[in-house]
Amino acid sequence: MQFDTIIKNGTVVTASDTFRSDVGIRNGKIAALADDLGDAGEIIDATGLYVMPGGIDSHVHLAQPSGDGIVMADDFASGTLSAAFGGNTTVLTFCMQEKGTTLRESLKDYHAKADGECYVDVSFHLVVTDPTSYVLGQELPALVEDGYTSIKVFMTYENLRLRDDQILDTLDSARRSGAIVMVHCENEDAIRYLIGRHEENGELAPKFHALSRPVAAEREATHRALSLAEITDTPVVIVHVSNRQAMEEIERARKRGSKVAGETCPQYLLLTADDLDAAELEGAKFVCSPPPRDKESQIACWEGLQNGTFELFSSDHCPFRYDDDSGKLNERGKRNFRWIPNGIPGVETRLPILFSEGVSKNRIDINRFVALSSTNHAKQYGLYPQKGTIAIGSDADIALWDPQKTMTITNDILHHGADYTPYEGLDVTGWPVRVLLGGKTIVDGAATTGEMGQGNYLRRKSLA
Ligand code: DUC
Ligand code: ZN
Ligand code: ZN
Repeated sequence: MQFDTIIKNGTVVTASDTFRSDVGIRNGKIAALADDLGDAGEIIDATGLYVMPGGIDSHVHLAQPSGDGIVMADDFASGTLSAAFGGNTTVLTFCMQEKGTTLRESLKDYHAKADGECYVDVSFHLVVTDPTSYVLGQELPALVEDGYTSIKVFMTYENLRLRDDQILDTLDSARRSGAIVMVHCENEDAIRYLIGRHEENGELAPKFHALSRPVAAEREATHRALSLAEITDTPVVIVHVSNRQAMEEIERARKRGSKVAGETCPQYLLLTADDLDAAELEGAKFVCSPPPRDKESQIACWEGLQNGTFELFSSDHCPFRYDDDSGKLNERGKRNFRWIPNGIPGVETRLPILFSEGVSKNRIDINRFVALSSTNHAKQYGLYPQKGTIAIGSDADIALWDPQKTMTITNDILHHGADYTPYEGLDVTGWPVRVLLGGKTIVDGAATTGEMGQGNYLRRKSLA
């Protein structure tokens, strides 16, 4: 037989086109796009379904050590299984440099955690927390050669943030090495000042997390990051953008000729700071950074997804259990918002939310959905066209979506390790009903047909 699998009768969707075609798969790759492809080992009937590239979530945190007895709720097994059920076939996670160690040492730890555990393909961004001359001068150029082509730097968190001179050195090394730099933009000193004021006033409930990280702190840091990137002439991604003022900084930098990509996330479309003001300590479930803002910011973020301010729609999945001493309600977190771990789960709900709120509600078309959920991530991070499209020669990483299927999101139906979802009770229209990785079905309806360890580690190209 010419093909291992044929997907018949579906509507193929890419970032640019929508067309009726069958899809022939051989040796894990897309081998033909045509009708009447003949027989195959397996025929999948996709009548009434969209045949789309599997989602690529380029902003996912798994198995990161969080210190002080705090434990992330997902390891690579549960996190990648959850990703698969959400219609994803690749996730890009973070390898966090432990201060005082090298990037290679940290990579060894993360590879050990991921090896043999993954249900979908994975690749690591490198988080630079200790930019020594060895790390920037020796390690980074060699690591880019080895396929680690993106790094992240933080402008907030006392123990992670880089000073401006360190950011400049890191951007400079990234440009020379051919790495792209993701930046978490919030002004740490302003946040410290505001946390101090709230503490003095005895304002310790979860809602003060949002009040201590205002739009001005994000806007200022975004402006500074873009200025430093302009000075060193380094392409950057401004990640998890929450509001219009930060978006305007991105647009202004683009007009000056800077190479900058923008990313936003589901929490900035559906949540507001009011969610952190829920009864008892329930607000802790929504503590993430930058925090969700207001209704106007949600409108702004939708506009950015429509008009191209944002190329990337990622989950920023960073899961902690809620009712758990190792999670949101740890002993200190119950008493003071500053000890509530920052981050919310979302790798499984990202695409159903974008499909339902975006495509089903006519805010974006189906091709834009594919661009924002898959293709642009592959292009941005050096995986295209192996990933992120339906084309001859691309990996057969495919999600079949039923655009009519209605579901109510509840934590019971999700596969992550968290004990809650911030989107409990949300009704959605459109659902990924079957997911193939390298031509093999890994999710079929509510069942897992994939195996742990089938996901591969991906070396990525440098785009410089
Ligand atoms: N930044 C992230 O990118 N994810 C979770 C927490 C944070 O501050
Ligand atoms: Zn961040
Ligand atoms: Zn993140």
